[in-house]
Amino acid sequence: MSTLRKILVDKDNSCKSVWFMRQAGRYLPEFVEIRSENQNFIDLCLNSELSSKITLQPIKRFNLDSAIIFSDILMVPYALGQDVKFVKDQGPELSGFNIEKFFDNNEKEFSQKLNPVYKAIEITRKSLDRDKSLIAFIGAPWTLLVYMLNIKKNKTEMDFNKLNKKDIDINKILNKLIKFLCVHVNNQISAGADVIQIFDSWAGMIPHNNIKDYCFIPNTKIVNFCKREKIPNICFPKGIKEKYEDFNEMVKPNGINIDYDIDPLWAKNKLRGTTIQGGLDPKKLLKTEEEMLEGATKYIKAFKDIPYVFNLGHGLLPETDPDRVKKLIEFYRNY
Ligand code: 1CP
Repeated sequence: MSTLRKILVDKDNSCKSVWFMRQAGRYLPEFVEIRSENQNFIDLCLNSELSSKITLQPIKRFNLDSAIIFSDILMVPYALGQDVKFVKDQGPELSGFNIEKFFDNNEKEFSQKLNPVYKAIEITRKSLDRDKSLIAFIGAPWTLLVYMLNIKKNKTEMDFNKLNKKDIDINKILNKLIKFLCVHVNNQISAGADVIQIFDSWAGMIPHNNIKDYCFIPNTKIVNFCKREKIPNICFPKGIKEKYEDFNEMVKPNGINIDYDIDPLWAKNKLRGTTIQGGLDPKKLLKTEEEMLEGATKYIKAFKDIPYVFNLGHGLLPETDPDRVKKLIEFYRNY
């Protein structure tokens, strides 16, 4: 069994495990090389051989304890019929949301469209040591909706008029999305992944009055599905501040990734019955080595006697020096 599973499910705090969000990505020259030859990002995610190769790049370089499959949360809207484009320096752009088309989707076609992702997982599992986890992931329903309805104005603002003006039933859309997300979870596990991470990257933008309906309940439904199927799960409701406590009490995931705004001692005190993961600000890897290691020490010390997975408070930044990543892993392992 992988150390990640032992920490998440058995709560074995003698186990140590380290991996990083966006560990396969633009800070690695070997990724940039493949990316420069593959301009269409969705096509790259649908190339099973290359996806597997990219997934294994950080494992080869750093011998991390887990691999996370190279794919994207927006593969789901793609498989549900929206065109997805990644505009350089601007992020993703989705074609208009068509409600009839959305509700017309069927599970068989959806799975078929994502088959290359499952194939990539199969290939990767074969060349990954048994004691390493292969993490698969999904975007949480709210975060996907933000992209599908194109309601994000910029990094900190949402256009809620857009959300309210559309005469659409948000809860009905979220529930339909949950069904497809559970299919995608199941398919990824059947292909050989052994842990699921649920990214709710834009949970922090949900108005207070909607947090239960748009974040807590959808995440609970997916976590309950995982529990029924005995799938180890990690939630990442980024940016919800002190609501992390309510989230954990309601959703009860096996693991919860804290973001860089969450104080580790607060988390240790408030987030009970779960395995905490991450927290360190990825910007610390851009500072002096001393500052980076001082930052890391805060988390290692706070969580030294409870189950903890070493990771970050968000993904590695493209400008990160890979040697810094190596230093950080060595420091954690030798601590
Ligand atoms: O070369 C490039 O331009 C592509 C950059 C890139 C990469 C490497 C994107 C575009 N996606 C990915 C891969 C990816 N995305 C992984 C692979 C595994 C790994 O972690 O190594 C994962 C887990 C994701 C998940 C993802 N995609 C999230 C959730 C995590 C987070 O960052 O908050 C989100 C929000 C996305 C959407 C997305 N895809 C890509 C970008 C630039 C974005 C974010 C854009 C935005 O800020 O709105």
